[in-house]
Amino acid sequence: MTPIRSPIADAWARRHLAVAFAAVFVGALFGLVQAFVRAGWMTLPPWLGYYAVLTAHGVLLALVSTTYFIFAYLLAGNGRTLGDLSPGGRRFVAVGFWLMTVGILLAAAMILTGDASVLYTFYLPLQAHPLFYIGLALFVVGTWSVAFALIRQYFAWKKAHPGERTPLFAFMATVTLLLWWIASLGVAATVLFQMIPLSLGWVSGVNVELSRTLFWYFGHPLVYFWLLPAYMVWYVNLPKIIGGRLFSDALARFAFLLFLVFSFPVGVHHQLTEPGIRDVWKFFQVVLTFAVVVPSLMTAFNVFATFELTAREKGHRGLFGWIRALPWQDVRFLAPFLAMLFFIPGGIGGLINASYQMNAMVHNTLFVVGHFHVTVGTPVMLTFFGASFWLIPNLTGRTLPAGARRLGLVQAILWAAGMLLMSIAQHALGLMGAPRRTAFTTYQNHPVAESWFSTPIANYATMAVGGALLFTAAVLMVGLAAYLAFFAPKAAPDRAEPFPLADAAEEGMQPAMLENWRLWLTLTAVLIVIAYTVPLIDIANHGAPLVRGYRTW
Ligand code: HAS
Repeated sequence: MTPIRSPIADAWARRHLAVAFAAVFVGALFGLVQAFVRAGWMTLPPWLGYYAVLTAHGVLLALVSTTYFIFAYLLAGNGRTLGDLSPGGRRFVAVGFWLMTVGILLAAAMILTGDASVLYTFYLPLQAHPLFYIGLALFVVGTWSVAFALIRQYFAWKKAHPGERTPLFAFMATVTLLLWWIASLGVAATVLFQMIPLSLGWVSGVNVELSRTLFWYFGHPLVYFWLLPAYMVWYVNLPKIIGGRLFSDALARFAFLLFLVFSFPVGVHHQLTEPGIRDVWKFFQVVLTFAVVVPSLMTAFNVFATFELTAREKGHRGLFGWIRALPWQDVRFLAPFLAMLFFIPGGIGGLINASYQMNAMVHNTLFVVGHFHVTVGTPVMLTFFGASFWLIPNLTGRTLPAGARRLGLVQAILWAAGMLLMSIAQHALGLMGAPRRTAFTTYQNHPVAESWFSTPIANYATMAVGGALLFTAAVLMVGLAAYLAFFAPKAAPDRAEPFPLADAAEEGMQPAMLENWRLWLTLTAVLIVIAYTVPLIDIANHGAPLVRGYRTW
């Protein structure tokens, strides 16, 4: 497929990318500080609390850098496949961008002044400054506005091209954004109706279980909002980079639709240890959690089949001979491939977390922190980093020089090495009982806590060394992003680093069912209603005491 030029969407994509990389830099710096404090190598000055640092790290990396990158990528990709934004679409994107940015600046200011050390999950009854929640609310409303512009663009294209197969990129972008919209209703509800009123003193207490349930109704699909754009890079861009075609477009679309249907009715797997939700509903949502694994397995099959098909079409033979044919020296391939490898243990860790009995052992330990660093921290982030090597020069009309490619390989390997050390240590420490969300302590020199410093792998020091490598890799990436945006050689018109868009191996129309949005949205709604109605009624009927807000820091 030949990419279309879309200068207005590109300009907004560039702005989103600038915020994303600023957040990567500051968030990674806080990550380094936190790893060093946890290892006992560094003491923070009295004006800077550990929990403020931890909150800033989580919010900036998990929430801000991902969301801005995703919007940049979707704006650019929809532009390349559907055409530029309409004047109306442009206004929605502009309003959305500024609402998000003002919102996140407000929230970040509250975190840095020590008024919102509530961590990135901002659970009640921890209570932050009202401006933190108002900032979050603006951020979410801003995302709705940008998402609206992009979804509208897809449906306008579909209407103008009856009987044509919609571009895979735009189809996937639409699923991702619908998923975000439906998910964020949960967090919007608890922020607007519980957190803001509590922090402003309008109510004296809140139902904490209700808030957590609304949060996790949002929180689990949130992880797929991060993951699906990374999958888009694997499905739509990577096959072109390796000079091939996607094994199956229909299978890819079906996998995305399964994510839409199954990512909501599973949030309770984050609450398996909580009272207030009956075990039958926990069981039900755990079963559905195992269903949401299926589209990831379909993705592994489709992507790997694409690699093999491409290499075999180029004449490579033998059981493994075709693996040698893959472009290992190309950062645009190597970074996302390393990301995929990390998702194998990442996904297995997810299955462990979701298994009721094993969850009892790992919940609230560093094991979960290890899990999210090998899911969002690497499969997602490293894929985004790898994509930046073509996305940024493509958006700025520049080329990707050989030196930047080589440094990119160094960056990807450094990130992978740092993450390997840090995440293995985190998983092992978690299994030895080291808790998450805690500052440095030796628990009065308790022997169990001392063991967390005594073995080479399950050791806070190993975690900190990994953190230092990751910080180095992050600085290198931000430097490379700045170089590609401002200093790489300018390309002649239409000769910039291309936006790779692959064709599919199968041709012709897809089963009509795959774009029957009414069907998929109805199925999604039905499963949400089944999974959440009774638990919410139970929570409302418990008569649990309303809890006042606490500032524990
Ligand atoms: Fe998770 C906690 C279960 C996926 C992120 N998860 C978290 C938290 C985060 C997070 C941030 O059930 C912490 C939240 C907090 O702060 O409290 N997670 C799962 C399950 C999956 C899963 C079942 N998580 C993700 C993804 C994330 C993410 C994706 C971010 C992007 N997670 C849980 C549970 C908890 C949890 C519990 C709560 C724990 C607790 O108690 O607090 C599944 O979606 C995973 C399925 C994936 C696979 C892997 C497929 C492999 C692929 C790679 C293909 C490779 C190729 C190359 C082609 C089964 C697609 C092959 C090459 C070769 C050479 C072989």
